[in-house]
Amino acid sequence: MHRTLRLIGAASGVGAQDPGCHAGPTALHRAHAFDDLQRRPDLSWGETLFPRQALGGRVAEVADLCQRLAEAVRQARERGETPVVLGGDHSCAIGTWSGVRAASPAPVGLLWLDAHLDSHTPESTHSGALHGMPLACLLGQGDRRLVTVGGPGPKLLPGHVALIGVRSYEPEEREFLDRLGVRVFTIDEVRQRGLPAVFGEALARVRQAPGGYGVSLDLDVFDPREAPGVGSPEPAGLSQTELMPALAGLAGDPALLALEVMEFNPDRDAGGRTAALLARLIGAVFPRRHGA
Ligand code: Z70
Ligand code: MN
Ligand code: MN
Ligand code: MN
Repeated sequence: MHRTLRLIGAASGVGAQDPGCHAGPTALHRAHAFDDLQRRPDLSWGETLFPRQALGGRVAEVADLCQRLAEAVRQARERGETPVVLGGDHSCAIGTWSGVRAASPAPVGLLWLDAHLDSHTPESTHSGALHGMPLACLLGQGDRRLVTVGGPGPKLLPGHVALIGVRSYEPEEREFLDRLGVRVFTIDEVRQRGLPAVFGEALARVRQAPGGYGVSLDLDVFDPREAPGVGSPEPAGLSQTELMPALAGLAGDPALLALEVMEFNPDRDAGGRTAALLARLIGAVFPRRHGA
């Protein structure tokens, strides 16, 4: 199938306790690992969105950035492009998927690949970090300024959401997702059943959404030995050998609406390994068509 890829940077660090991810998109734009990608005729680098400070606090800053991101993503979708959002801390997912939803006539699904659940509310959070809350916001729970990004109402329905690779969370966010009926595939379940089985089941679930689906990939889903350049490294993650073939299986799926790859922290990316992994990942999900 024909795709035009639109890279959009979301340079947020304010949603995390360690703000290092703010430099992610700019570093990727310059990285040699991205040279080949940026020469593809079917891909263009659109804008990189930066937080505006002095808006009256972190929530206001994240809401403002997500609002602008949602608009950029919505416009790309309406032009028929496939947005590829590069972060930045994961709070920006609120913008990406609100924008995808705004451009879709029907509910959309979301596959969330992450070591974490990112499903706290302001009442349940232990850390106060906003990148620990975006999935709850997209499901309609959280600070009103974040929940209403891109318009009122929940942007996702629980039955259309699945998480894979989870290995670090607090009990309140797990209870929240279990209560809603969101399917969580922990790393333990991946180890018991193998990634192909789990990935297939998760994909079948998100593909039930009538409007298509997206993939939100937090780079900390990978093992930090392979992807050290992330905001919050968590041991015992997925290997590229496991996840890349599963992601390559999405290539050519017309129901795939957008991809985001979040939590890239160049300060921790010794040897540029995570940037190189990220470039390979985009190439696996969206291979260049022969002769294109
Ligand atoms: C923890 C919190 C988180 C990413 C850390 C961690 C959340 N549950 N997400 N790194 N990407 O602070 O709420
Ligand atoms: Mn910095
Ligand atoms: Mn994470
Ligand atoms: Mn995350």
